[in-house]
Amino acid sequence: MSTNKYPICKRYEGNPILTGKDFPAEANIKYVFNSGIVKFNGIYLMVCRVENSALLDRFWIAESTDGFNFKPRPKPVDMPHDDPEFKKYAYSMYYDPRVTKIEDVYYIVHAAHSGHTCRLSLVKTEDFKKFEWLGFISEVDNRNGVLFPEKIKGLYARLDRPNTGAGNGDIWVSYSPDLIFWGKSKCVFRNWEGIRWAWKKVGAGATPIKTPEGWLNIFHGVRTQCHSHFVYQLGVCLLDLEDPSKVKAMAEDAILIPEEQYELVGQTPSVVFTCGVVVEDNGEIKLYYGGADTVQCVATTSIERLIDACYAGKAYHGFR
Ligand code: BMA
Repeated sequence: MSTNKYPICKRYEGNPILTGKDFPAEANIKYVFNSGIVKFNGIYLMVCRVENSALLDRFWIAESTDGFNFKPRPKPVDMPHDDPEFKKYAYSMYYDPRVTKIEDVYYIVHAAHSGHTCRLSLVKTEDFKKFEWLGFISEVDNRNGVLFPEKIKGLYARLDRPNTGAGNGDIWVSYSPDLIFWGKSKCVFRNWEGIRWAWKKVGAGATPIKTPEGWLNIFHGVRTQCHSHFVYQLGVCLLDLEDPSKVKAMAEDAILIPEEQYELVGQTPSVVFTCGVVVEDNGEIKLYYGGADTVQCVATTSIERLIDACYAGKAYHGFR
């Protein structure tokens, strides 16, 4: 029996915080969801995933001074689509941006179509005005990539989610000397290994949060209902600081479950999906998430609450 304090995450009463209607009418944006986020010079910058009526996915930055009320910039991000590789394959669809600041540079890892299946792609910016495409950084059939905010044992590190056949997928960690070439890959946990509610697949979500107890990893877990309908929920675990392939503790319960109308009904029913958080100086966390692949939402929680949730699951998981 879990001893978690409820609710672990509290939905913002003004949800959804962004919908397609908040963007300039001529852009015909229908959906905004699964956006990345960062605090830049005191301003919350959301790297929104938007989709228009032709189902083209774009990134579009929205700004906020309080983390709840966002105003989109007049135009979408000018992605570096002159690159022949990017233009040939990814330009028609790139999505799920996760932003990580490493030594004053902001890196966006995102999923991109590649002419085969989806793979990871990397973009960098220092000012959120000019963006540079650094290349595809994984083999095909990989998504949900997110960089750690600092090197681990001298190497850049990332979590990702290669598909492992039959649409299943587990969370892996990999390392790189230069952010382009990746190796030393190791499985962190498998979809069936961690939690009852995610037997189909798991995937890294927000940028890992460094705490004295370990890296807090907020991830999504997927199960199927009636063999067909996917349900996406959010969970949390603590990874070892020096070796993030080791799970130290994991919450037994999902920390966010699709329950509200804007999470249950939309393009894809029953989905809450995160690509980013902002951690405030007092340990409070704003957890940004997409509702039903349709609207952008936010919930609040805290480092303390998430760590409590992880340790409350410890008895259940029997972690060493
Ligand atoms: C995943 C990703 C997400 C999406 C989710 C639910 O595979 O494509 O962008 O939110 O499916 O449809």
